[in-house]
Amino acid sequence: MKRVLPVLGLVIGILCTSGVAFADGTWLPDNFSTLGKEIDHLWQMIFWMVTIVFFLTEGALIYFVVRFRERPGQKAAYIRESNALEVVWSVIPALVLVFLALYQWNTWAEAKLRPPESADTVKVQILAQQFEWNVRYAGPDGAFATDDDLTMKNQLYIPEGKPILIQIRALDVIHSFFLPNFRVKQDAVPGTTVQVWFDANKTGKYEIACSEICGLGHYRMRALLHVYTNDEFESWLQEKYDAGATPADWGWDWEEGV
Ligand SMILES: [Cu+2]
Repeated sequence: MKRVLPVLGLVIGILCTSGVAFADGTWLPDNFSTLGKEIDHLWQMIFWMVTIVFFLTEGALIYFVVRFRERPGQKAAYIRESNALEVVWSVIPALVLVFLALYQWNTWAEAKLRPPESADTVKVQILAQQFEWNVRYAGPDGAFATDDDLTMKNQLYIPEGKPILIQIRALDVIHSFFLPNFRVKQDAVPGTTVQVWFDANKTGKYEIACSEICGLGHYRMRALLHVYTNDEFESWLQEKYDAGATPADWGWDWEEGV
């Protein structure tokens, strides 16, 4: 026992320290989206709830293991079930889950159910395939799948401060569109179009990662998100328009999905 306690203490100490670091957001990637703040808040709140429950239950476990360990001359007691106890430890977690479901509802709705509808929304289509991201912008006509479209690979350009609406599909297998700095993660699924939306409040270059093991080349399915100021984005888009359309040659029809 004397040898075990220091080790236990050390393990618990490390867990506590890393817990605080986690909850503090130290180990999270920087967040640059409006909704990301709310998502981080939920994450931290749930983290603390889980941490407290973890220490309470593990503490109780360690206490009982030590307190009721085998000792000479002591017989094991036979204890029948306790209905009251069963009710208590079922009802409390149920109440906590109901609270979380209600508390997070608005954030969930903002992230998943209410796509931006304002006129300045920037729309992009992304077709994920092994092992790259095909990005498509509507041309000057504002419509997708026409001859004036712009397409590119593994590069996504967006303006700062405007709502960005991305339609995602997959050509072959399930991929996952992941923007760690904007708290966006969405599976790209063959046969269906899924929308994600976010905004960026800081210019710069950020990672787009595939967070679904999608084949041998999964590790290199990485792209860049460029967040420009509004003016930079407008002139970038104009430059692309001037350079000429690059309609998709994916050999695949977005609308038909074949
Ligand atoms: Cu992938």
